[in-house]
Amino acid sequence: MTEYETIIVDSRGRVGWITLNRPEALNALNSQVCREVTAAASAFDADEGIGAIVVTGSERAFAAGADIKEMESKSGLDMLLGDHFGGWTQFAAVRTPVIAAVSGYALGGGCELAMMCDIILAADTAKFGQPEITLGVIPGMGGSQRLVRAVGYYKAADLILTGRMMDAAEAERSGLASRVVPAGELLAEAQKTAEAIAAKGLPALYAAKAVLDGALESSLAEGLRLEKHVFASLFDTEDQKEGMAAFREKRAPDFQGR
Ligand code: CO8
Repeated sequence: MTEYETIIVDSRGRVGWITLNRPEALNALNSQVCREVTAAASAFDADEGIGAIVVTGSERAFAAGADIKEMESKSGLDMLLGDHFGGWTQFAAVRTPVIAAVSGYALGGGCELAMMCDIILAADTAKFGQPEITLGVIPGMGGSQRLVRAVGYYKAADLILTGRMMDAAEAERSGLASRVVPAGELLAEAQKTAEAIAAKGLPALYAAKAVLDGALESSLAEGLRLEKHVFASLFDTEDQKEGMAAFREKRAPDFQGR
């Protein structure tokens, strides 16, 4: 397996784990973290033995944002030409479902990384926020767009304009956290949820993620057209025959990912 310096990568059954590991900087996301997370996620995505990915941090911080010390001296031109966003776009495009297991701070780029995932499981200690305004900038890894879609304009504006943090309960109420669990149960719950996903057939998982993405990116009419075609295409898979036969025969399905 590839050697990484800023993340720990392992697989547990059909679940790929990416653990951010820069404790000295509360898992701040520098360009090396971006390269490594993207490479690890792409490798899991290319592996048919993996049906779900979990991204997590430490108890204290999922990630406290993009690395301020790395960005501080950059010019606008550096930011533009460096295409710092490009790597994260690649991460957000993986076909495999991704769960963010968030404990502690998920701020700025950390909150934005969580929002690039499909499910956000939050420990009751989680704190979400987009504090970039306090640094004289704005969210730059998709936060201004994804947060509005996740929690609506007024809650997003409250967070982005004040830079305040919200706790896990508020995040769940607002629709950002899919679920909140006690901190001590976060990783086990993430593995359990990921296993439940990974037990499904890959064609249907990829299809489900594609139409979910479509819902965020298109009008209702376009999204419904996309769903209709993707739904129909799944009837050419063995998994569809197996899933429906298993239902009729009152047994658990045995998906082959075909
Ligand atoms: N970048 C770099 N280092 C950080 C960061 C960060 N985002 N956050 C924490 N650290 C470092 C601290 O500097 C400190 O290091 P040192 O011990 O060497 O001084 C260490 O982590 C521990 O942090 P604190 O001592 O500050 O810990 P506290 O418990 O006192 O505070 C906080 C925790 C509240 C999380 C505090 O660290 C904090 O406010 N951090 C910054 C949060 C923030 O502003 N995040 C947004 C960053 S900007 C951003 O994310 C833009 C995204 C768009 C990027 C687009 C490019 C693609």
